[in-house]
Amino acid sequence: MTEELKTQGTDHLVAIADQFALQGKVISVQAFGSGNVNDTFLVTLDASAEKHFVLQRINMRVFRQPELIMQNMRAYTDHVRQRLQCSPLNRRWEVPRVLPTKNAQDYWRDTNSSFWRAISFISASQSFDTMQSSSHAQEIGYALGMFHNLISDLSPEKLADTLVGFHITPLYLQHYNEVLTKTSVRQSPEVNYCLQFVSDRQLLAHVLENAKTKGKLPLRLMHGDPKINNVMFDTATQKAVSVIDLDTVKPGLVHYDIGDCLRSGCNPAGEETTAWEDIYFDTELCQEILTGYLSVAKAFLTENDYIYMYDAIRLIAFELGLRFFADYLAGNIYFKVKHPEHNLARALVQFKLTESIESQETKIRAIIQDVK
Ligand code: GN1
Ligand code: MG
Repeated sequence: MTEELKTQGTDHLVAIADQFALQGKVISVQAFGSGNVNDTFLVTLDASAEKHFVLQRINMRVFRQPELIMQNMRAYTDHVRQRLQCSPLNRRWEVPRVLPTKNAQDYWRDTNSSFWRAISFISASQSFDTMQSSSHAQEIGYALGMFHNLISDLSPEKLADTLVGFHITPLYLQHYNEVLTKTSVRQSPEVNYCLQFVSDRQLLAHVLENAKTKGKLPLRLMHGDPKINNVMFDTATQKAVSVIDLDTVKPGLVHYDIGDCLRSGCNPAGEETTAWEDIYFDTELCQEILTGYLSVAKAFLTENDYIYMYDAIRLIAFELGLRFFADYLAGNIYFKVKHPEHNLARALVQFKLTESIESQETKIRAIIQDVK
């Protein structure tokens, strides 16, 4: 939670939560999850039916037009709900619901003009920050495949661009270069490692955007942030039941999602570790995730989609490292941090992961051939 919200106290939060509490009284509002951008709370009600919902304050430094997020979320959830009604799945699958305010609005602005919205909590479900088992990995892949499958017939133009430049790696590189020219970098072995790491990979940044421009990869709808803890698991069956965090559902490449899911799911140490020597890309988990993903996604992927899969895995790990490192150099403006070196530590994790991916290129390419 930000300092500003802490000073405003719990009463302020309860009053905001109350705007969305159509049934029951708000009992508590607690900080929830480990998001790097928005502020997230779990609200508990004394209602008999739905006892919880998720309350979020959208970070407007990142999402300049939060109304567009809500518009997209409506379009996405309406489409998917309709599809599931017409052709139900033979397993539990949930779509988060946007909860209206008492004035029947999608969001609430408080006295500071902060943008608040509420989303249903998927009952009897949980998420994990690191991979639990190989069947867990298959389920993560299945969840992303199902997510893509359910929107594969929704035209990308139907959704707005809620975050311009998101996952366009050359733009992150440009921003990084701009930051570098403006900043007097405090040298250290870690900083020097990062500077060299980026400098050695200038060409890599363009791989997916070039493929997009050449028409090799089509513009589709994507999730934008399918990291491991955005997949919810049924607490009893331990099967994936939902993909949450829909802020970045927008036109893009499914490769951004494939790369993001694998860079997150195949890093057993997790993205918040500081034990850099332990970081590696786990190819067995990669095989499981891709198997789960392709069990659903094979139906809509083309030959070119497979050709660029390895590049996507390598690129998105590198890109996230670049984003963290640039933010560290810029003074921690974009990502929330617990201490001033936090984004540097996060960048090192992603760069070490990228190194591990690069050193296993042959193996990863063989896995992609094998599972397709
Ligand atoms: C951010 O806020 P959160 O944790 O859902 C970021 C993602 C990164 C992720 C890394 C809008 O997501 O792109 O992959 O941190 N979201 C945005 O943990 O920038
Ligand atoms: Mg997110």
